[in-house]
Amino acid sequence: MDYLCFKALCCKGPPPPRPEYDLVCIGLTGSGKTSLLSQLCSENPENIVSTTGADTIRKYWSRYYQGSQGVIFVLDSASSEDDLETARNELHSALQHPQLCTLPFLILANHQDKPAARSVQEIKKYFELEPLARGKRWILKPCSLDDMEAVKDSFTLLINLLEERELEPSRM
Ligand SMILES: Nc1nc2c(ncn2[C@@H]2O[C@H](COP(=O)(O)OP(=O)(O)OP(=O)(O)O)[C@@H](O)[C@H]2O)c(=O)[nH]1
Ligand SMILES: [Mg+2]
Repeated sequence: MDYLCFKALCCKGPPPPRPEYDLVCIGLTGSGKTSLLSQLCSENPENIVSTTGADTIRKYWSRYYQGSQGVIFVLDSASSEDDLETARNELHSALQHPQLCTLPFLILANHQDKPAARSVQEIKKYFELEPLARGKRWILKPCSLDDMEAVKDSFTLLINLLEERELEPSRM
């Protein structure tokens, strides 16, 4: 009897495994990729250093695309017009890349705490996302480093898209 009770208490078994997804996170230097991801993982933000030669390694982003199940594109909503245009070109390339074009995209319009930040409506229009991303699954959300709840909510939406995709692959 004791043994049965013990077994009932202790041998419920492990919780069901949480699904894991391979995601690729891209965006121009300074957009906040490392900061956001390290905050999500509760890592110490003091150790973050900018990627050396970030602009020159952009052409190698695609080496990390293989096997990805979803894409996170981070942009600085308060960046200069030139940088915003570069970000738009990079996002367009990613949306059309053969290894990414069928995957769900989460676009994070970061740095929203800055007065110069464009709204998501402005970014959606400027990035011409509606025509380009029609038929694809993508989410565009405003966020900033000091609003991690918004980031977590966005990730939840992305996970929902990934789960839907697993259930209904033919809808993509
Ligand atoms: N005000 C503000 N600063 C931010 C925000 N997100 C990131 N930063 C700052 O922007 C700087 C660059 O952030 P990183 O996380 O290093 O950017 P990154 O995209 O990893 O850059 P690379 O590694 O060079 O590609 C850091 O000083 C961050 O503290 C934000 O939402 N608001
Ligand atoms: Mg970084």
